[in-house]
Amino acid sequence: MVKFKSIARLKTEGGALSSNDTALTVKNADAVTIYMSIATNFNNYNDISGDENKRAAAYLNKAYIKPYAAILSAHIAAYQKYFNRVTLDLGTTEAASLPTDERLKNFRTANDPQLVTLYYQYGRYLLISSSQPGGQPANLQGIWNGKMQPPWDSKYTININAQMNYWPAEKTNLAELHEPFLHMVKDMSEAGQETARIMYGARGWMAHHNTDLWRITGPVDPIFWGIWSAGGAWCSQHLWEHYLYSGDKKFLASVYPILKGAAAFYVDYLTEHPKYHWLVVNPGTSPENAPAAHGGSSFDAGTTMDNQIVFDIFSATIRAAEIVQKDAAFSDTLKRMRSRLSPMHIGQYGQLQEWLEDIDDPNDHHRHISHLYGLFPSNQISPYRTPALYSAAKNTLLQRGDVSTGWSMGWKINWWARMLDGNHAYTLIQNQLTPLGVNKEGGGTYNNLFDAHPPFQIDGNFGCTSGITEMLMQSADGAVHLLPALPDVWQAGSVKGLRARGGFEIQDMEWNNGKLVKLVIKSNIGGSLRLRSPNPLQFTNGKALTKATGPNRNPFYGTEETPEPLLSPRATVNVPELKETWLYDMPTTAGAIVTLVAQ
Ligand code: FUC
Repeated sequence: MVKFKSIARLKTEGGALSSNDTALTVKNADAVTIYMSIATNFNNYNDISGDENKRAAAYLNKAYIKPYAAILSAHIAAYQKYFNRVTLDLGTTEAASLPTDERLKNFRTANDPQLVTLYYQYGRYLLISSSQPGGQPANLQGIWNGKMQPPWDSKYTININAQMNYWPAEKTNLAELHEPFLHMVKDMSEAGQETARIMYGARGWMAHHNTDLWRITGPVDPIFWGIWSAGGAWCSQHLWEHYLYSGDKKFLASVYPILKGAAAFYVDYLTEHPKYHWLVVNPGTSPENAPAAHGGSSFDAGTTMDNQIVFDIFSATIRAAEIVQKDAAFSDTLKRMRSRLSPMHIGQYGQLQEWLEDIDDPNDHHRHISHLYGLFPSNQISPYRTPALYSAAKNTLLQRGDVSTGWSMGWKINWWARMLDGNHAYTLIQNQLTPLGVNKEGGGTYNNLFDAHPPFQIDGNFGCTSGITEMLMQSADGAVHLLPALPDVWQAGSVKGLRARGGFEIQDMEWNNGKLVKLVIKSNIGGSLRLRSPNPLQFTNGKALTKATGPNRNPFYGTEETPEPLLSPRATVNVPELKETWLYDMPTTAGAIVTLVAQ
């Protein structure tokens, strides 16, 4: 049983303090400071042998000797250490002087870019406050659940929601705060070995669509939700991403067995499709969507999302094995099996198919668009490398519509940013920043700016913060892409402190009239820097930059080749018309700071 202990002790200035069995009484004091501590016997998911009494007393004693002012300034410093790393300025208008609830009410019609900045930084605030290293990861309500029986038990839904909480972590310069989530993946990789073995007779580890403080990995809820097998493999992708941002090889070596285990599960679990002969997950589901056109069921062999996640966990493991120089034969197996996965399909309505069969309903507006995992957070679908799939993903997004639950709109902002369509991404921000009740059958935002599924669910906050970043800078598709999806309403602005893969940090980026005017970028680990800019750039002394040629030599920017999609004979594929961009390469050394300006 988890045991709790909370102790309070009062520090008075002047006056008298007395106590009896039920009350502490302070009389005639000038001030009183209440020191409170709380502790449990929880050590980890496997061990609750801690001493909550000793812990609570130790916390209290440590704090009690410090004056309130010192504790407050230590708290502010600990917070600002993270918060001040990123500043965003999208402009401020008169609208910003109104109270938050009125700004929210007006946001769809008023020009209030500062509300976006506020919401963006609020997302970072929420992560700083609910995901400290050594603690538990942010769950469905972060730490702000106020109910004994909260919606979905205030735990971790890992078919989207928990991952979404951590999308802003790396890119908004809060990498340390990713740690509780990464640690949870490690815990699951231990617990999930038994699930893989007992349920599937497979090696490695796996987790279904939910986990909690006890790192459950078996199926929960009815089978419709519960049987989806890719929770562990998707979560493992965060380990690989953490490496891609930092370049920390020691970290990669420490988590390599987790990646390997997640891949090994699928080596054993994949099976040959009797009709198509691809290797498929069976049974698989496309999380939580069961349209009538699919017989009211979400089950199938080889759903698109399952295929994409297996592709990613195999790819990450192959690349990690090469870096840590291990398991060449296992990597060969993964390569061979990866080549036998189903390619993506473009169906009769020009859509990206959700299942192997072309049965999607173009009027289906379900909140889960799981098969667009390949567009974001993954990058198997790209405007530059896979134009047909990009076109299909766009059709799918249009068919599914905009307004939905809070987190679904948060995801859509990221998708439209990857579509390089800033105006559509902004429409989704408007839809999300709408007071609850206005969007028919959809979510929105509470007056305190919490995201509304409804009810309150914090993932939408984090999803939107990630999406705003993706509108300003992306680093997944072979380059650091600057201002990839700037909406017309943000023609001028600046951002400082964003992180890009490969150890780059955008120390300053300023734009005006929709054009990038200044960029200061730091290379923390060296390596070739490839920039994609909306307008021509040069060095501050007028020197020209080198135009990029061939593939990016920086290994952190290596992209996997997405297999050619299969096309329905009835599908129309629109070749995307992409805005012109300028692509540059430059070598950097660790610690170098490069400043560029518009030509
Ligand atoms: C999934 C979603 C729901 C909700 C829940 C916590 O089941 O489909 O919308 O976000 O997780």
